[in-house]
Amino acid sequence: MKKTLTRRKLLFGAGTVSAGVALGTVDKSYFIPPKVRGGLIGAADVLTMASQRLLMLGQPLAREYSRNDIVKDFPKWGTVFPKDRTYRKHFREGFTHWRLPIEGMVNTPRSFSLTELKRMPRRTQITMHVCEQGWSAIAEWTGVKLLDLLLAAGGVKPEARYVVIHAFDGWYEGYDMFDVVHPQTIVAFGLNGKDLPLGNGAPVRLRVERQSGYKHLKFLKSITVVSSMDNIGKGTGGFYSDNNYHWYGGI
Ligand SMILES: Nc1nc2c(c(=O)[nH]1)N[C@H]1C(S)=C(S)[C@@H](COP(=O)(O)O)O[C@H]1N2
Ligand SMILES: [Mo]
Repeated sequence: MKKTLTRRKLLFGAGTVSAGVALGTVDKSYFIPPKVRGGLIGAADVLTMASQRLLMLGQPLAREYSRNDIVKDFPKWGTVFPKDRTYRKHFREGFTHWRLPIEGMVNTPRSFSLTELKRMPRRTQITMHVCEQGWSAIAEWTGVKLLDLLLAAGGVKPEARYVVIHAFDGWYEGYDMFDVVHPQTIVAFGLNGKDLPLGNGAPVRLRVERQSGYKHLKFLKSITVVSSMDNIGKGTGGFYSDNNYHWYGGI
């Protein structure tokens, strides 16, 4: 039950997990979307999420590839340069004044500059990106574990259920704690050994390797921990599902 331990670590902060704490049971919310919608799309969300999560309970890693598998030109898809004025200013300044806030239900809200992120322990992974719109490509991503960022903000409060990420182009997505604590869920500042290029989401983008392309949010603006997705957009759990696509994009 490594997963349960990780969640405990997240709740109380690193180093405070006592060996006597009994292992909890699996959180039911790991199997149910934030909002169960009517009709076929609701049924599909529940079924795909529950069946994939059953397979993933041990939190196995998504497949990692070798350097030889990396594609030459990783696509730049969707937004390639947000129009947002604040974003453009950060871009012109080389992101020297950009900061990533970690807020909401964390014990000590704080923010990180790009330099601070690059100084934290990092993870590098060569994975396959699978876009739901019909393409895939292998690349090497480097960044900080989302779990480490939440721990650096004092860990999450007991009612915390989702992490909502907002992007500079207006996109937002919600992620449940099952995906948040996974070791391959990173806030990436590097692509193939270089700074993340503009079109791929500079200065940082999310990698959530067991989800399809649209969940890998680019151009990160803020990270907020919440107990429910009800007040975010239309409340279905993200920009994509608010626009009548699926919420759960497990692959
Ligand atoms: N903010 C933001 N994030 C985004 C998108 C976007 O348009 N805006 N497109 C998504 C989709 S559908 C995919 S497939 C990937 C594409 O990432 P890439 O541009 O690095 O190939 O980013 C995802 N994240
Ligand atoms: Mo995509």
